[in-house]
Amino acid sequence: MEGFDDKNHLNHNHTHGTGIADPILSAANSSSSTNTSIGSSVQESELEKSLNDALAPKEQEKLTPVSDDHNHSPVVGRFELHVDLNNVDSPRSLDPKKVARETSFRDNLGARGDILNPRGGNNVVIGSGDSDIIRGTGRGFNTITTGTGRDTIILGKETTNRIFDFDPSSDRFVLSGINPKNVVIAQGKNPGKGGLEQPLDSSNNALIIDKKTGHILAALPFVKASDINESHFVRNSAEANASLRNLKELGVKNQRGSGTLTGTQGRDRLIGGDGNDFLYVGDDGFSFNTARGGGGTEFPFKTDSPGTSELNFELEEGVFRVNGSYENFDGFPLFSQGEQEIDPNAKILNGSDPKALVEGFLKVPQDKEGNPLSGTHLHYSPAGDSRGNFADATVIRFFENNPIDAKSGTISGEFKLSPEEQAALLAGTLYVNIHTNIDGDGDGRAGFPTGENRLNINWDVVRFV
Ligand SMILES: [Ca+2]
Ligand SMILES: [Ca+2]
Ligand SMILES: [Ca+2]
Repeated sequence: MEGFDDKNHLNHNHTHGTGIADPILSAANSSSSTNTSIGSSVQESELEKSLNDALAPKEQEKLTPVSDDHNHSPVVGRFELHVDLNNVDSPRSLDPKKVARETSFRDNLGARGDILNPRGGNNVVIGSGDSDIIRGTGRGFNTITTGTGRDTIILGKETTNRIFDFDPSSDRFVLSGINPKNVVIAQGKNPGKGGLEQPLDSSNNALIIDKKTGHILAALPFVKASDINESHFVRNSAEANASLRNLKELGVKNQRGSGTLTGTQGRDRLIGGDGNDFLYVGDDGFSFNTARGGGGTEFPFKTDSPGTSELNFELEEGVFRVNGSYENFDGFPLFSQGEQEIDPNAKILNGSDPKALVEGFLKVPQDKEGNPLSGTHLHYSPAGDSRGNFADATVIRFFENNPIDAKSGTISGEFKLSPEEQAALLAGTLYVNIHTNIDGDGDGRAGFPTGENRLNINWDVVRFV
């Protein structure tokens, strides 16, 4: 954690807390089960089985029945996969009559799109720049970056899909073995932060919930629930599943295995195993534009600094390399002068006490890879693109600063990213904050300990091929 708290993180404009759940939701919260609901459960199980049978044998799941008095609280790492409908904002049920039936996944596969099925376990999936079909039905926890294109994510029972870059203007869900009448869309309301460990029910996230079990089927960071409706859902069918059999004539390259499976620039079908897998588009599936900082674009603490900065990025075999420079800055990069306190002329824009601020920073002498404390940080949350602006002070990595003079210098970093971190990067949800301090040229301006420049590695910077 960093030495300040983003108390001014107020940029959301979703509607808060009408607190009115529709009557269907209240009924679902009661524990009594009627014969009708048992009947519909049997039908659902049969539907799920017939959908599974329609898949190619290598993609089929071992289906275990979900009992009606389902009340366990599965937890994966720090993630709670269930949520109580009383603890979310503005929950609303899907109108089943408005949910169409899918007949062919094949028709939705892009000319260079991939079919990605991580199956069971806790997996990471990074899709391509074209329209992909991502099957999130393996009863585990999947972290997904869809890439660009019109992507389809298949949601299944007891499976949580955290989709880092769901775009309501192009992406959609297919409900597989889940009755649309049991699906609730809501906004999270948990104020907790934590970088990539932001809670699934964060107030930043839209949620798709199976109200029969309280299971979170999808968590959509930085999406507004009000932007999701029936048009984003279709129902799966055996016909649709069967449309993905025998794809040789489409030029699909099949790979099946455990661990990391890497695709090509063409159509791939990657099928994971029962364990934790990483299905990856490949290093040639994307590139990065230069990110630029300055010009009063910092969020959440806008500065009046004349400073500008730029960074270039590379991700190869999971290693993230960053190189760039800054100029015309008011202060040196924080801690680059070996200082232990804040210059009285530095501007602390969140109102923190300078001593507490420095102490907060010094509490974390190195990042998780052992890179030593510096004043330039990698953080999680997007800004400057169509998703709106978000901030989270949790430090993911420390960069290296090398001042050239009192106003300029270089910034670099080389980090081994976990599959989840790679997914966050390629989802355009990381940013760099250059914190500054110390008036090097004596002009009375000593920088911004809360950040002089913010550089967003957002949807304008990450370019899928
Ligand atoms: Ca797996
Ligand atoms: Ca895609
Ligand atoms: Ca591919």
